[in-house]
Amino acid sequence: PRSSSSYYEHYHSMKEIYHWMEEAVKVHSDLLQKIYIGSSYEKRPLYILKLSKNQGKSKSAIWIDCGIHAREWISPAFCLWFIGHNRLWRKSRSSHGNSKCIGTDMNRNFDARWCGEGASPYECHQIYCGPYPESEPEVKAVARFIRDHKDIIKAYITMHSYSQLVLFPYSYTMDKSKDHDELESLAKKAATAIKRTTMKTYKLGAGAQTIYLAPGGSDDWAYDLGIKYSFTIELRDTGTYGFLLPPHEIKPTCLEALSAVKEIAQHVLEN
Ligand code: ING
Ligand code: ZN
Repeated sequence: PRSSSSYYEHYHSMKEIYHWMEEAVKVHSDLLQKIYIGSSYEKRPLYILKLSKNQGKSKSAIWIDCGIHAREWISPAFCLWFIGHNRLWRKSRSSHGNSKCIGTDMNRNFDARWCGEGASPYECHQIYCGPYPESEPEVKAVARFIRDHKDIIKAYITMHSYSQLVLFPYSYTMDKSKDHDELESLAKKAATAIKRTTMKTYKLGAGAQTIYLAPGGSDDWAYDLGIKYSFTIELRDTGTYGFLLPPHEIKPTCLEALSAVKEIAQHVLEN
């Protein structure tokens, strides 16, 4: 899909590239403008993508074109990669010594079997765990607040995308948590509520068993802190648009997520 990072490591047909342009300007309407400048000999439209923080007239600019020679496929691949790159950023923005690579995976930076199997000690990796647990100021601030209020926080819910999943601990081990059965039945209730709301299917299960081993995640950390009802909800979709979920899906996604949150809240009230 146009949303996965590997999209930019493949060649695409002209038709596909036109679609990609459409979607890029939709998702980045604040930064990108598509401007029609004429048509080809075969009457196909020629567009430029203007990348700019201001929408108005520009004082200066740099022109980049790709694909003047049809057989040089790497050239348009660069233009797509150049525009699409940052939209798929995952990590924080921290720097690490001499490394040229930026950022830590904040969902590997919590103090829950930190940097075990399923995380990486290398700065350049997408699942880099950081130099030590809670090294990221964002993670430290969240962890500190939750620690300071752990007696009143009865449930921890973290929203991610995409895959349509209701996940619960553990992600750092294949072992079941001691509340596995209760969490599974509550996750089932949440998924059923979603189905009732929008007809969408969300799968459920313990993180490590459902997707992959991932230590240092926030829900495992919150659970081990004593917050029993700890969930990661992976919102829409299942890969059609992936991270570039179109705006018209925002509302139904929020409605179904709310129905899941309500089930969890209801259960917390009853227990
Ligand atoms: N998924 C999560 C990730 O950080 C996860 C999955 C959930 C990991 C809970 C650890 C704990 O990889 C996404 N989409 O980020
Ligand atoms: Zn995520």
